[in-house]
Amino acid sequence: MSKYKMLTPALPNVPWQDKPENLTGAPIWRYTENPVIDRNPVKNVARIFNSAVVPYEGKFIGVFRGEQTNGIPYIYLGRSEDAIHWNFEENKIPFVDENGEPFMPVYAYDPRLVKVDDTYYIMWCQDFYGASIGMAKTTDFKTFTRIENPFIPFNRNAVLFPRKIDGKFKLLSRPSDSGHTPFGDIFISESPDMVYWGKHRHVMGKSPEWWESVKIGGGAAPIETSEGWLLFYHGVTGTCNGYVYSIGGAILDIDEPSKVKYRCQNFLLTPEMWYEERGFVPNVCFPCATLHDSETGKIAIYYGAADSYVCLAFTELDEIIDYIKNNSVVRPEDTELGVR
Ligand code: BMA
Repeated sequence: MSKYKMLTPALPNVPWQDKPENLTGAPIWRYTENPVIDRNPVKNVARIFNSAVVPYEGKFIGVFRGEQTNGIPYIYLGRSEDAIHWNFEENKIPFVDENGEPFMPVYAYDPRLVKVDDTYYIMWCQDFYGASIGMAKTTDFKTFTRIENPFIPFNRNAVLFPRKIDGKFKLLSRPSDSGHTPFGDIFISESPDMVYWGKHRHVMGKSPEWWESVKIGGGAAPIETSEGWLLFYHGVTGTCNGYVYSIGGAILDIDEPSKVKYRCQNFLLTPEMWYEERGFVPNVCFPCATLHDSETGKIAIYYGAADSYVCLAFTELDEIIDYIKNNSVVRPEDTELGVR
């Protein structure tokens, strides 16, 4: 009998590998065949990383950050039978405006993909006279309608909750500056319609724990569980050789997700494999999505590695929740409502 429950649909074909016997630290283990997407995966795309996937029609579909050979990032669509081997469309996702006219962002990176009710929403970072949040919706993965600039600059790391709370869409984001921002907390905003956003609240900030002492940002769409919203996010530290991105874990209140119930003081995954330590930007583990099966508690985490690859790691609901709870340290900025 499992201790905790995922309040989400079953996904029997979730990608999976059993936990290795010699695992130490947090109960998260890497796929032995990582990286799952290698360099030069599509014509004119040098690297795919920081990408998000969902189950779709018994298979899988995803939005992928593809760094073109001119260095400009865009979003590409990929399809897969097993969520491990991917086929990509050669052309960028052809976004349109509300009138169906072409409406392409100047650039687009770090996409997330979340289904709410019957619609799939894509959110990413784009240029809006400075880095800001881009959004689009689709129901068929053929027509992708952009929602006109929902936020003002500067902001990154938009992550939508997979269901409305109290009738409102909820979105995590990380206000930032125009560069490689040396600060940053996670905030939550709400919207009745995905167009107008307000009631912004503070969720949690960088912490005194050294691995997340510079900034944090939302990662994968939160998973609804009997303990609250399970959030995998990224935490950043600064070293004499640059930033290091690790994966952290927290559990947010189910009805008031601006309140953090538990927050793991240890990182869950930090760069240590060649594909995380070596690449276009070394030392980056950047989670953007999970696939999960409520029947078995299996969770597969998709993360970008070293701004060069897509990788997979696995965990199990009871174990990860217990680990987060047993190592939880929360501060007033975490547990309060986040209104000032
Ligand atoms: C952040 C984003 C991510 C990237 C990370 C490390 O600011 O640009 O896309 O993975 O830096 O370079």
